[in-house]
Amino acid sequence: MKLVIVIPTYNEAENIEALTAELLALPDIHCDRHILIVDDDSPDGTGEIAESLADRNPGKVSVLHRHADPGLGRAYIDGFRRALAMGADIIVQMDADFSHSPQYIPTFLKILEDNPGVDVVVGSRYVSGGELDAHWSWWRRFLSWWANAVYTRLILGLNVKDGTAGFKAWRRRTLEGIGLDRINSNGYVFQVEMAYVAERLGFTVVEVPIYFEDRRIGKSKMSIPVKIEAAFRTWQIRMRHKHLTPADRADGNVLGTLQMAGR
Ligand SMILES: Nc1nc2c(ncn2[C@@H]2O[C@H](COP(=O)(O)OP(=O)(O)OP(=O)(O)O)[C@@H](O)[C@H]2O)c(=O)[nH]1
Ligand SMILES: [Mg+2]
Repeated sequence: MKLVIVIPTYNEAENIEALTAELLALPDIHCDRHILIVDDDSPDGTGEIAESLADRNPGKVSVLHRHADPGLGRAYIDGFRRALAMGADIIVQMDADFSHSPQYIPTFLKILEDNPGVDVVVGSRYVSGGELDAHWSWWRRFLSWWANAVYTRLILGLNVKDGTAGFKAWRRRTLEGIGLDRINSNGYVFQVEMAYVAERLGFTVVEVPIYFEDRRIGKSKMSIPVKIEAAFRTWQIRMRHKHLTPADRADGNVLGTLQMAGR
């Protein structure tokens, strides 16, 4: 079994080395693990640090340097394509800033191992036991709850309670069935599009409670305009994919236009 952990980065120079070390040292992972850092030409030198991590950990860490078409969504699509081309059986996606604790990964993998019918595991802040950073104000909590647990669910009819979750473990067959060519979000709303398409196509989603810690170091890229745009784009996602049924699952030829930039 091969696990590829895909980590998109934009200005994460202060986080990526510590995160990589923690992932490489993580116990209770019984498969061949690989870390794929997908960097969008970060001006703070994250790409160079990632490159040196790859040099120091041959066969365990690699970097995909993207120079065009920036954005979280596009970075993930390229990263997923690369992971599938590398022969990944399970693909974990996570943020680089420690909001997604690596400690949950063995739990995600165990669920997939024990439940062949589960297609994707989602690290969720909005199921019982899930929590947001203790320092968040009630207003920030309310807005986050409204956006994730109410707004996206109301518009899209999602069953998943954390519609914008970015910490997930996908089976290869799930990403193949989704057909990455049909996903076209550029930014953060990518997470919502993937959640919606997975549900429309009838994939089985399991949510696991996580404690979501605020980014430890580094600057936030999440601004009010970005949130407003995501709210608007949720409607576009609905229009684009509402007709999908399980019969529309892709046939597995997802490599598409794999870009072989980087390594
Ligand atoms: N490759 C790539 N990665 C990105 C881009 N935007 C964000 N990221 C990464 O995506 C992950 C999530 O972004 P964050 O900035 O942490 O988003 P957030 O958690 O909603 O907000 P903050 O933690 O408050 O900044 C992090 O690992 C970022 O470095 C991008 O345009 N390209
Ligand atoms: Mg973050």
